[in-house]
Amino acid sequence: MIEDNGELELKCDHAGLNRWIDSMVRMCKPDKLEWIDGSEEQKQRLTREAASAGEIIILDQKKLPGCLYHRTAVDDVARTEELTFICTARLGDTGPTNNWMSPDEGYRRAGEIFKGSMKGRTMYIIPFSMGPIGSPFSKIGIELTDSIYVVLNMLIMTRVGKQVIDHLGPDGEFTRCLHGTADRNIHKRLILHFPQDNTIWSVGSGYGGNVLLGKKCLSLRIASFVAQKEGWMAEHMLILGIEEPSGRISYVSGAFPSACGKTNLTMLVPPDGLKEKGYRIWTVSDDIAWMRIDTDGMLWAINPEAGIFGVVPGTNSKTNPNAMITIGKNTIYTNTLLKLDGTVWWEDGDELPPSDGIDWKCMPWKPGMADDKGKPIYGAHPNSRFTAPIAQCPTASFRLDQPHGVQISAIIFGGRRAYLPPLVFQSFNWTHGVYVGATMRSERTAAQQGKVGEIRWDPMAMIPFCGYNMADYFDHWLDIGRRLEQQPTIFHINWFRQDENGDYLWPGFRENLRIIEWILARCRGEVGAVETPIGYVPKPEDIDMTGLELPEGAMEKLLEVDNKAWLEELKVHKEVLEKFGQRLPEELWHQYEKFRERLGG
Ligand code: GTP
Ligand code: SPV
Ligand code: MN
Repeated sequence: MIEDNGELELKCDHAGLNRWIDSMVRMCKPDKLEWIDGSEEQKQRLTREAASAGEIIILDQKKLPGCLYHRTAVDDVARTEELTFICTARLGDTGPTNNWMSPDEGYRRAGEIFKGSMKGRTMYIIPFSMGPIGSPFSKIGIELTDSIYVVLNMLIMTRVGKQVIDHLGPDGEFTRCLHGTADRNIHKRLILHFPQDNTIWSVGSGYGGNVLLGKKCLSLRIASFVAQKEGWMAEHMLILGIEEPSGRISYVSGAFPSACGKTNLTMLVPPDGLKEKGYRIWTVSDDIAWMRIDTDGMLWAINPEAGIFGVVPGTNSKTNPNAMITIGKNTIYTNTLLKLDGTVWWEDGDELPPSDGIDWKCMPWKPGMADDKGKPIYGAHPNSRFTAPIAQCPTASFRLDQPHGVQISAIIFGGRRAYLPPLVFQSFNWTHGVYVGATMRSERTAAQQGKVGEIRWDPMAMIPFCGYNMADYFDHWLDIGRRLEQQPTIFHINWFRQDENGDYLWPGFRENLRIIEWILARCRGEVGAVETPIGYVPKPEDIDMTGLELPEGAMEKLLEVDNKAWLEELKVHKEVLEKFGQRLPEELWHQYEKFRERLGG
């Protein structure tokens, strides 16, 4: 075994960590070991190595400074939920929404794939912190991986390096994260979580959500399990600050399922019509929130991540100019179209399609190409992603590195639904809000493998990410509500209602600030609302529409509550709640009954 500590001698005197690394090395048998120290020199060297191995392509450094390009395997372009497991001693601990495997079986099955899989390769050791290093709310992880692509992504997405090891000390607690690409075979791919051992094993994949183990695996699946025990919350939520000219900043958090608009909402540019109001937007988090009750009895949140792993297609200067600035440098593009001039292109971006390019499958591509069924061949995969430092976002919050985070005034649930849920409604109280979150449904997107468009139940946008029995998770939400001195008000939004022609009724993106404005006014009791069976809905005149004209009747449709259609939806609520049997908190059945009565069913 040759040890190479890179430029910096990373001495680690954590006996438990060293023992764990030794035993993973014995299993995976890498030729070399390298500690990742977070230095620019090491990053540059690894970039060059990965480029000469063909693992990444260095993009045109004049046009896209610091930017890289990568393609994953064609069958490895989104999270594979059916290969994702929670491994606990008892099946009941993971509940009806998770795939379960016993820890013994998990270690055995993945161990067989890991065995010797790093022969001829280097194992990189990445010490990382989720949350500002040293914050009492942060967690440390060590990811072992044989992929430089993973290393380069982790350097953006998390806080990496020597300070993490220093902070860990000789006996600090950390999450053991093992990733191996093995032969990227979908039949030998497993994403396993062992919450009782604070361990994650991911093998056979190279796709972000499966392999950047600080993200969904640690910050949601493992963290949600830990949070329930420790009395805090790990949520699939954005965090957004809205500053008024007075200097008052209100923060809201929002849980929308994958590819349903979190990243876009967090960096919006206020619409021209609201310019006079002088709002300033602060981006705190685009995907994950860790929230806890502070000594003031209020809910406070941090973003555990340092980067954005965002959906590329649809990103353009009109809908999201701040994202375009954010991804102009130091960004890794995965599975977009590669242009012949060493830049990238994607559908619904700023540029017209190039006459030639190499698509995400590494095939020659021209605009207008179609497959044998006549379906258009995309240049960029619909779930192609960018990895960029959040600090590059023009609206990045000045509180990103504050260990304390921000105080949350409102929680917004949301989904992608062509019909039914109105543009926005407010829950009656915390418990009702928990019911709204627990029964939320949304159309499937390309962020996970499966049928796009099909409506799926995705409670609190956490169905793929809750590391324990969701009945207990709902109970935890109710418990947090009881413990809060002042509860954030809970809302539900839907930017995606369509008309008969399948066109969106609401322009979305920056215009969404008009709805956030109403939400904040409601939190402060400054505006009225219409009480409906689903909750409080705005009076159309209470949404500031200065500078925005909608077609005749659109607003009415956007705010419509169709009791009959909700009665149909209620049938699904019953079905999903029944999945939990006796374990479901009584309060949710009580909410169900009250909802049925309000609907007159
Ligand atoms: P994950 O990273 O998968 O968790 O997704 P996300 O929730 O951050 O979603 P994101 O903001 O990346 O948006 C996903 C897709 O929805 C993109 O193609 C956006 O262009 C589109 N989108 C976002 N906001 C809106 C909106 O307000 N209206 C419409 N019509 N589309 C939107
Ligand atoms: C999601 O799918 O919700 C994402 C992208 O944020 S991934 O990290 O791939 O899960
Ligand atoms: Mn996400």
